[in-house]
Amino acid sequence: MAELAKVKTPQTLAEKILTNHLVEGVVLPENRGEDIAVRIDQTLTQDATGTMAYLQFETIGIPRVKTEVSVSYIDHNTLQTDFRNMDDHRYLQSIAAKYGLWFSRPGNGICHQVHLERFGAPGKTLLGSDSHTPTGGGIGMIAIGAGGLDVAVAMGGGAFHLPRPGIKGVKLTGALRKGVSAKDVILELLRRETVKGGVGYMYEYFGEGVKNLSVPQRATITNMGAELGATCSIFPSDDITRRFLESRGREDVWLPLAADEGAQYDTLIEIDMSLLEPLAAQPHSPDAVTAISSLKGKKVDQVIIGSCTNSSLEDLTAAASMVRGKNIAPGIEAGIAPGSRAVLLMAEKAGILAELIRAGFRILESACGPCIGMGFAPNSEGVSLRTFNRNFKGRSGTADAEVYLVSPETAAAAAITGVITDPVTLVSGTDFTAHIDEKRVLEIASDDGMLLPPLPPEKAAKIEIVRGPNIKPCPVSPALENTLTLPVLLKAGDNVSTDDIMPAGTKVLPLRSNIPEISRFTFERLDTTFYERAKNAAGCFVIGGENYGQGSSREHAALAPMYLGVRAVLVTSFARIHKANLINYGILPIVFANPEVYNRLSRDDVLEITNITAALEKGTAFEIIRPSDTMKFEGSNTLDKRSREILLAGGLAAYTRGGGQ
Ligand code: MIC
Ligand code: SF4
Repeated sequence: MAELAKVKTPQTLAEKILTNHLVEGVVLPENRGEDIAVRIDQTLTQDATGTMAYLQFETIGIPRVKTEVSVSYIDHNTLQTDFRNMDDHRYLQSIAAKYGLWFSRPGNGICHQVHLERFGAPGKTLLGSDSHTPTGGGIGMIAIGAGGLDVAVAMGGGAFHLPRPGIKGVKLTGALRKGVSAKDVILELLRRETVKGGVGYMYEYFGEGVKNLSVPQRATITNMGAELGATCSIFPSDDITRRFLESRGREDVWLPLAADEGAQYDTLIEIDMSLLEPLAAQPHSPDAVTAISSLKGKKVDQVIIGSCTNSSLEDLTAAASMVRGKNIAPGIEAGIAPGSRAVLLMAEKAGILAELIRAGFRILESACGPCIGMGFAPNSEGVSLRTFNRNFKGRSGTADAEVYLVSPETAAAAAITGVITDPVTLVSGTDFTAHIDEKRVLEIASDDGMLLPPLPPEKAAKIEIVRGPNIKPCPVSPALENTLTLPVLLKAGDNVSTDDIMPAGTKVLPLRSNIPEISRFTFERLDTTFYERAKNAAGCFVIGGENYGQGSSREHAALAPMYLGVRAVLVTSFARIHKANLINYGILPIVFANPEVYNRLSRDDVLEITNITAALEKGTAFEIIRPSDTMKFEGSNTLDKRSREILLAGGLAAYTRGGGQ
C-alpha cells in the first residue's frame, strides 16, 4: 500500500504504533479525522458486553479467533441473584473453549487489571468491548474501547476503523508529594480538559516526570482518559515497564518504546506533579473537579477502594498505611474490592488485608461490584467517596446519593476521620510492601490457575455451546429508508451518558443478553414514559446536546433504542464509541449544522429527513424539515465513507455479510 510510506519523522509514540499496525489510511497529522484501519493484536471482552459480542461473533461463522490473544473476562455480573448471570458465564465459557479464547473465571479479577498483569505488551494493539480498555496504555499499548460488534469483527481478523485521532502531548515533570496520587494527575487533567476535551484525541504522556510513576500509577491515568472522551492514552515503555513485567514473570514481552526526539503534538499540556494537591470529582460528573482542601470537613457516609482505576497492590498499600492502628469512624461503611486475585493474595501476604479488615473495611470480591451498581449502594442522600472513574447520577444504585471520585489516600483519610480530610496531613511512613518476599510475589503473580487457556482446535471443535433461556438472539437492524417522517420522542441535554440511555445495576445487568427485555429500561433515568411511547409509535427520533453518549461502550445503548424504533439521533456533538455503535446498528447519527437549531426543537415535533440515500452516497448534508411550520435545517454529514456505506447497507452486520470490510 503506497500510502503507508507516507510517514513523517520524528513520530510520536502513538503514531509509531498506529503506523506499524496500519492497513488503510494515512497517519499524518493533516489527515486527522479521516478514516484509518488498524490491525488488532489482542481483544478483550467482559461478561456485560461479551454475550452480545459473541452472539455476533457466532454469526460471522469462522471456527477460531484470528487474533494473537483474545480473552473473555467475567467481572461485571457477579452478583448472581438468579440463574441469569451464571447462565451467561456458562455461555461465555463454552464460547471461549470453542473458538480459541482465554477465559478468565469469575474471581480472577477486573478485566483491565488482569489484562495489564497477564497479557499487556508494549507496542501491541488491544481492542476491548469496554470503555476502560485504554488502561493498557499504561504499559505502552494502543488500547481502545469499542462496541461488542467491532470487537467481534476484530476477533474474526477484521481491522478496526477509527477516525485518525489528534494527539495531545502531556509533559509530566516533578514527582508527586506523599499523600498525592496518580489519581490526582488525571483529575487535574479532567479539571482542565473536561469530559469532552479528549473527543477525537489520544493523550500521549512524556517528560522526565514519567520515570516517577509506576505502571499501576500510569494505568490509573490512562484508564480515566476514557472520562476525557479520548480514544486512548499511552505512556512510553521504559525500565519501569520492564521491571513491572519482570516482577510478573513476563519480561520477554518487554521492548523500549518512546516518541522520537522532537516529535510534535497537536496540543501540549504540562503538569508539574510536585505542585499537585489532592483533588475530587464532585457529583455528578468526572470533570466537576475541585481541591480536597475546599471540601474539608464535609461529612462522609461511605468509602470504597477498588474498580479498574484504583485497585492495585499499591493502591491498597496506600490505604492500609493510612489506616494503620486506627479504626474507621463510627458513621462510615467502608469496603475494598481488590482488582485481581493476584492483588488480593499479595495484599494478604503483605499484611495489608489484615490491617484493612482490622480497621473495619469490608472485603468485596475482585470484580467491578459497586462501580457498576452491583451492591454496596449508598444510603439515601449518602455521601460516598469512591476511588472509581464514574459518578454519573444514580450509577451507584442510589438515585440521590452524592458520589465523589477520589484517590485511595483521600478515601482512606475520610474512612478514619468520617469527614473529607486532606490525606497529605495524615500520611504515615509504613511501607507494607517492604515485608513482601519478591520470590513469593512472582509465584503469586504468575499463577494463572484461574485463567483457562485456549483449547487445541481438535478439542475445541467438539465443544457444545451452552445457552440459557435468558440468552436471546441479537435483533436485526432495519433496512435504510430514503425518507423518515417521525416524531421526536425525547429531547435530552448535554453530556447524556450511556448510563442515562441504558442504565446498569442489579436489576438491569442480568438482561444484557436479552434486548427485548432490557429495552424496557431505555432512557428510564431521563423519562420513565419513553418505553411506552416508543412502543406505541412506529419509529421516532431522539434529540440531544453536546457529547451525546459519553461513558460506557455498552452497545445496548444503541441496540435497545434501535429495537424500539429510534431511526436517527440528532445532536450538537457525539462521543466516539456511541456514535460508532449507532452506525453499526443502522441508526443515523446527525449533527446540527447550526447548533442553534437545538433550541428551536421540542419533544413531539414531527421532523422529516429527506433524500437520505443521496446524502449517504455523496457525503452531503442531511436535509431536514419540520412540516408543522416548514422550518428547514441541515444536519452535517460528519460520516466517513465506510460509515456511510455501513448505514446504506443497514448496519455493520449487513455490511459485513455483503462483503464490506
Ligand atoms: C462501565 O464502566 O460503565 C462498564 C460497565 O464497564 C461499561 C461496559 C458495560 O456497560 O458493560 C464500559 O465502560 O464500557
Ligand atoms: Fe468495571 Fe467499573 Fe471498570 Fe467499568 S469502570 S470495567 S464497571 S470497574
